[in-house]
Amino acid sequence: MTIIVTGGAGFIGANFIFYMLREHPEDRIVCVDKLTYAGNLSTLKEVMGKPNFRFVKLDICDREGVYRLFEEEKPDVVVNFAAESHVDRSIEDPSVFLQTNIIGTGVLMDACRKYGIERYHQVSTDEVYGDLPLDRPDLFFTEETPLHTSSPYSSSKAGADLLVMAYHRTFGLPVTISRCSNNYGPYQFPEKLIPLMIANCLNDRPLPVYGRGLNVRDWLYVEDHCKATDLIIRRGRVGEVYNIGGHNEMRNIDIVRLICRALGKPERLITYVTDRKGHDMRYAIDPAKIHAELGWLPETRFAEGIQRTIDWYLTHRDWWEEIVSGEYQHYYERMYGDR
Ligand code: NAD
Ligand code: TDX
Repeated sequence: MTIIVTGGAGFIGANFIFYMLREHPEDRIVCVDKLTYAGNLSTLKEVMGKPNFRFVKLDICDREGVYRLFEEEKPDVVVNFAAESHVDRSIEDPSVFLQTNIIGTGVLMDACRKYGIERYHQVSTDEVYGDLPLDRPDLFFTEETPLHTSSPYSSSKAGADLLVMAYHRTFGLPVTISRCSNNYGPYQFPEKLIPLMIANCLNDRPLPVYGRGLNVRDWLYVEDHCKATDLIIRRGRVGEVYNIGGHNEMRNIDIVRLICRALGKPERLITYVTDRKGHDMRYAIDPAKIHAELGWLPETRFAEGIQRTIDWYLTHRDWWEEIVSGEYQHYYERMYGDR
């Protein structure tokens, strides 16, 4: 099979490429990435020379470029990870989120229709369901939960999901959608909670916790997400949505304290800052469907996954220090400067 993986120079896409090349060496992977601020070619250096891997620098909104690539590669499967993915940036400037997340998804699916495809898989997010109240721990997101978004980011992802389902119903495109909870692991860009806190701890900088730190996220080790995605593209039913999550809910403040402890840093680094606008309170996935249909269960316990992640950031300082010392500094100043 030839599989186009978009957004493969980002966090989850790169981990997915490593997983696929290791588990399915018979397949060919073509990575398409625009290399935005979040895309990092050095992440892919260990697979660059492999004969069954190709990297193409391309914007998924570039219709001509995408069609040309489909003509050349005749892919069997497309897995779309490419997206603007950070909620805070979407609050600062929504426009590029609409462009990449919605228009880009449309371009990819038009190419799939034009050249034929066995499967188009859309990597969506649990954020399309909005949030759950803290005082109802009995509630979880199922695939039937109505879409009810809070941020420009999640709205753009929900818009893409609706378009994907419309292409299935109207044009018979063989699609699947997955909606995963918060991922953590190696190669996550340091603007996101866990790597930001690890990097700041290691640099003895303040740890900016939004609001009171009571918001709850359902954390999944990235490799478990990759495995679930692989199962869905091979055995998932066309036209279906699959939620992915490991019943691992944690409050932000508890994650930050845990990172302090693991790195031997004092909790006085924790600084409570102005809350995120429209901040979702709690995400919690019910993964019963993917478990029942595809036998998927998460394999990495949080205690083990977070330790592995912290160790990775400790041993790959060059990877993230290059990021935090560059353009990211301006972002950080804008986002946290007088918060
Ligand atoms: P990321 O920001 O780390 O990576 C996104 C990648 O997409 C980058 O390499 C970037 O260069 C590329 N990209 C952006 N715009 C592009 C364009 N127009 N054309 C081609 N490439 C482009 O994101 P991530 O955390 O790896 O998330 C990947 C996907 O998974 C996203 O679709 C996101 O919505 C979804 N998701 C993420 C999480 C999470 O916790 N990180 C959870 C659920 C779902
Ligand atoms: O500095 C911070 N301080 C803080 O308190 C940052 C960056 C975050 N937070 C809080 C906000 C959230 O409640 O931590 C929580 C996690 O924040 P993010 O890492 O920004 O993730 P989240 O907003 O939950 O969205 C993530 O999960 C779903 C991904 O970024 C999305 O791409 C994915 O779809």
